[in-house]
Amino acid sequence: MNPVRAVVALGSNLDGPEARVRRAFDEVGALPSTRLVARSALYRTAPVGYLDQPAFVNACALVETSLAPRELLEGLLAIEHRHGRVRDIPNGPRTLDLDIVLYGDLAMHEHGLTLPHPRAHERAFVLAPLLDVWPDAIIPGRGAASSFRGAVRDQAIERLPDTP
Ligand code: PH2
Ligand code: MG
Ligand code: MG
Repeated sequence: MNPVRAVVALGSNLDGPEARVRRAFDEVGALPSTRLVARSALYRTAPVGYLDQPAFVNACALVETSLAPRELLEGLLAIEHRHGRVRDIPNGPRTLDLDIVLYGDLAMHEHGLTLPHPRAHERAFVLAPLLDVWPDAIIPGRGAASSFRGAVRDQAIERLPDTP
């Protein structure tokens, strides 16, 4: 299969989120038939959905992959599992969350996998790092990712300093 450009959103708010997200970039890039093309800045972000939990660290990875969407998802879930991810409270605290935001121009809806990510365009914690790695990204069925940035200005996010 020809490689496809995909964007993976990374999120963590437990057990050393910043170091964990930095490590997770490398782990995503080490998936079979997958190359890490760019890593966004890290952002400290206020929780969305379930509010009574610590702030998150969020980021996006741009990859080129020959994995099919379901294979990519399984690889990401295996990484989450290695980070001790426990699924209890929906939208609740987690050591590591890895979501496929974009997979080329694919739009699909299956059990456990909807592409593009159905809420990406309404979340500053996805849009800001997405635009870091792919300023011209198109969210299939919605339009330019950049066109949604203004609508989420009120969501609190803070870009963290780069570390060498
Ligand atoms: N993930 C969620 C729910 N809420 N809020 C922030 N700030 N960052 C996240 O990654 C996040 C969230 C569900 O995946
Ligand atoms: Mg998520
Ligand atoms: Mg997830």
